Amino acid sequence: MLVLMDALRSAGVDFVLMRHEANAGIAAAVYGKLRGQPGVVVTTLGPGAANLMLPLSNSYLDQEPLLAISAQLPDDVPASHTHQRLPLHDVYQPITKYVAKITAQTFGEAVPHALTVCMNRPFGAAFLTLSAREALKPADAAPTRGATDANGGAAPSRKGNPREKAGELRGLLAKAKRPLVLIGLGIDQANATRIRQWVTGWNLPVATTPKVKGIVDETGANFVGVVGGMAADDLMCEALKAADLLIGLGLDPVEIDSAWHAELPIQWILQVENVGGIVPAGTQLVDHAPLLDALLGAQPPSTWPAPFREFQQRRLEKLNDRSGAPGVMWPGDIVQALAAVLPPETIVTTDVGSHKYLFGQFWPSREPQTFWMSNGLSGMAYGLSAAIGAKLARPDQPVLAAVGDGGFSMNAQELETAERVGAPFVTVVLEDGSYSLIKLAQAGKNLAPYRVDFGPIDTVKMAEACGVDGLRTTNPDELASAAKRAVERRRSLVIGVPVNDADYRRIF
Ligand SMILES: Cc1ncc(C[n+]2csc(CCOP(=O)(O)OP(=O)(O)O)c2C)c(N)n1
Repeated sequence: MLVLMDALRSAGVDFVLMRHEANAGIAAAVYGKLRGQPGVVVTTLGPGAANLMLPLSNSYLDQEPLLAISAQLPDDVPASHTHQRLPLHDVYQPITKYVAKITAQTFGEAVPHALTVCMNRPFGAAFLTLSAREALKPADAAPTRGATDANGGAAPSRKGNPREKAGELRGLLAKAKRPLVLIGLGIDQANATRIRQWVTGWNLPVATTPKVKGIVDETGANFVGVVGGMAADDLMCEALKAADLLIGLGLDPVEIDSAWHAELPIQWILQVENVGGIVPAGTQLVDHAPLLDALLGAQPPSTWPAPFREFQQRRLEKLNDRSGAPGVMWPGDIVQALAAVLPPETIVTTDVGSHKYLFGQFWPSREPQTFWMSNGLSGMAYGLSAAIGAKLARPDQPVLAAVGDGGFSMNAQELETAERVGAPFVTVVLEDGSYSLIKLAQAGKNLAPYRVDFGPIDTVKMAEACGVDGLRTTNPDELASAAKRAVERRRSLVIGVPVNDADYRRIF
C-alpha cells in the first residue's frame, strides 16, 4: 500500500487521510455518487481491510458506487504466516460485484473492470487487493478501459417498449381516482427533470423513498410524503392503502422495512433490477427516459384534485404536536428552524436513529441529490462521513449533518479531518443521552428501557477538541441564526440540541 500511495503521489493523485476506514469508505461512496463515478477507498491489509465491511455493505444495499482497494499478503508467503491473513475475497465477494487481485499481469483488466461494475445499475462496490510484491513489479500491459453502455455497462436485457408502457400507464391513470406515484432508489438522477415535469405537469400525487428525497420539490402541493419506514409511517401506509393505483417508479424495497411492497398491487416501472438482482414477478424492465418522454408528449388523462389532502394535512400536523417538555427543543422545531434559513441547495445527511426518521420524513428537500442517508443498510456512523464526502464533491453547496448523540460518538473525530481538508459543514447533534430508536422499539414491545441510555459526552467540547466551533441551544431562533451564519462564513459548526426522546413518539 505504501508503494501505491507513493505512486499516486508521483502521479499527482491526492487522497484524503481519514481516521477510520469505515468512515473513509462512506465518504468516498457519497463523493463518488455525487460526482457520477466510483469513489475509491484505500486501506491496509488485515484490520484496515476488515473495517471495510460497513461501507461495502452500505454500497451494496444503498446503491453507492465504491471501489475498495486493500493490501494483502503476497501469494508466495508461506502458509504458516497467518499474521493479519484474512480471506478477504471470500468475505467480500457476496456483497460486491467483483473481487480480484491486482497483479502486474491483471491490473490492466482488473482495475478498469472494477471501476465499470461499480457504475453498473444498481450501483455497488468492487473490492481489489494488492500485495507489496506485486506493487513493486513493473506493469506488463497498459490499462484498458472497461466498456460501458448507456446502462453503465450492464448486460443487455430484453426491455419493454417505452411507448407501449406509456400508453398502458395512461390507460390505468385514466381510470384512477386516487393514484400515487412512488419514486425510489432505482431511478436515474439524470431523469430528474423529466420526472418533475411529469408529476408536476400532470399534478400527480407523489411520494418518494428517503434516498431519493428531492427528486421532486417536497414543498409542492402534490407531494404526499416519504414512504419507507420514516416518521408518520402508519399514516403513510394508510395513504398507500387508500390509493387505487400505485406506480412504483424505480421503487426498490431495499428501503422498506415492512411488507407492503409485497402485499399491495404495484405497477412496477423499473429500468434495471433492484438490489440483490430482484425483479418483481411479471415485471418487464423498461427504460425510463423514453417512457417519460412519451408521457410528457401526451395530455394528462384525468385530473386529480388533491385526493390525499387529508393525509398531507395530518402529516404536517405531527410536526407541530409540541409536548412542551422543559429544557429541550421540540424535534419538529429543529427541522423547521433550519429549513427556514438554509438555502434549497443545502445537502442534508443524517445518521441512523430516531432523528433519521424525523429528518427523513420532514426535511423539505427541494432539489435532487440533496439528501443522504443509509437506508438499505441503515448503518450508524454514516451521517458525518457522508457530509465530508458530500462537501468534497460539492464544495459550493452548504452541507448539514443531522446526527444522534450515539452516532456522533462513533465518528466525531472525523471533524478534524473535515477541518484539515477544508470541507466545512454544520452538524446538529440531537442530544437525548440514549439510543432512542432502540428505546422506542423496546417500548413498542412493552419492554422496560434496558441498556439504551448512556452518560453524557459533551458535544461542544468534542467539537472544540477537533478544532471546530461548538454551541448548545434549546432556542430555535438561535439554532437557525447560528447555522445560517456558519454557512455564510463557510465555517464548520457543531450545534448540540437537547431533545426529549419521548417526544419522538408523538411524531412517529
Ligand atoms: C452500526 C450500527 N449499529 C447499531 C445499529 C442499531 N441502531 C439503530 S438506531 C440505533 C440508536 C441510534 O442512537 P442515536 O445515534 O443516539 O440516535 P437516536 O435514535 O437517539 O436519534 C442503534 C443502536 C445500527 N443501525 N447501526
